[in-house]
Amino acid sequence: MKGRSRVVISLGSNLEPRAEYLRKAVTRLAALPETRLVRESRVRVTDPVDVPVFFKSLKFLNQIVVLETELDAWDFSQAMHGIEDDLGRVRTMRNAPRTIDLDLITFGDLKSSKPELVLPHPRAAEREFVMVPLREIWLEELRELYDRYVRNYRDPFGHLSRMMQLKYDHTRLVVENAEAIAKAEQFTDEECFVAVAAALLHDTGRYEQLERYNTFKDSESVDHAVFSHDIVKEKGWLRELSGAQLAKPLEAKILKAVLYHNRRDLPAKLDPLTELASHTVRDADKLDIFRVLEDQVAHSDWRNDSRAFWNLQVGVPPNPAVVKAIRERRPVDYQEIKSLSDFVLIQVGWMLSGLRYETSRRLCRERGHLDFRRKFLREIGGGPEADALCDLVVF
Ligand code: PH2
Ligand code: MG
Ligand code: MG
Repeated sequence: MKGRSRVVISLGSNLEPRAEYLRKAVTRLAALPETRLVRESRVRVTDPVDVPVFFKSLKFLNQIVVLETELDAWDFSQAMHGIEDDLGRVRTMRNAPRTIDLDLITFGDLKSSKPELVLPHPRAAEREFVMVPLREIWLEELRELYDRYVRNYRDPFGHLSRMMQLKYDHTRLVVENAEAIAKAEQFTDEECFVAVAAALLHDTGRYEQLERYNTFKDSESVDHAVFSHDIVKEKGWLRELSGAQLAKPLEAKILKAVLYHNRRDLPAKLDPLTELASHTVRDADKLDIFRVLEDQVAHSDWRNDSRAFWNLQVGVPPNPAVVKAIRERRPVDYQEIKSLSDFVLIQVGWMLSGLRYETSRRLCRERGHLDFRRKFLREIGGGPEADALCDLVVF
């Protein structure tokens, strides 16, 4: 049977000139009949894994490439071995130093347990020199899938409406916040991938929400987190990644982090990776919502136009229920928002007890979000209670 298959290959070399061997192998793979190069990861220097002690000093260069081919798996793997031979690969003991090693990681969605060709590669999932560059490709593919989806909402000139552009910019900044948290908190590469993927996808439903209901207010339309979750799941983006069989265990975790991102409370007892991704998206989202309020204050005529903040009342003291919850470091129900002061105080509450990571609190401090709210609350009549709540925040 013929047809086109997406192929993921891991390349490795620990004999000089290593970079040249990788380069030549990629060129040879791309030139195979009925085959084209789709993507390549960066080349990384990696420590040897599971090699005989006397070769431990030889670092590897590793890379992942994705190809599309009409060849079948058997012919393709034979062709790969031919390339290894041509590039001077000498087969002695297992895992001996090599000019080039080409490993078939996945071939379409083929599963095989033939001893000469096991697919997906049985050790791929445990080998970070395979998974790190593969996750790099996954993130690139997800960004493209997301952008292609958003293109549906652009006008013939490629422009989004102002409201949609705000969400597009917000998403980009939430992704950047998630990356900053992942880096500073020293997440593993897998943790980083799950958290950043969830950040990218968290507001996917916003465009369709605005298109259908002409509002971003969930209470007047749909829960946008549920909507985002359903769209990403239905589109199957995480199932069409290259080597998707290896991403399978992560799909549900990413989807859950999207689903939970706007909940007042996270469900108890999540698996650790889902919990980490959820907390990261929630922190990253809040950090950018701080920016959004400040933007709105700077660029709207809120003193004269009450619509700037959804007609919330200005100049009235905060709702005691809101003050009490924040003082007790409890999350506030959004139904308790009666005035603009309440709305702003909820964000002060996030600073007190709503940010999970130390890095998020540091970013909040560095960006001056507390001082902005202290001053703004004085302008909108937050009164002494608002001041006192701001004083409780010690980063
Ligand atoms: N390949 C191996 C064994 N160990 N370690 C690294 N870092 N990179 C490799 O490509 C590699 C390895 C066997 O193929
Ligand atoms: Mg190998
Ligand atoms: Mg959201």
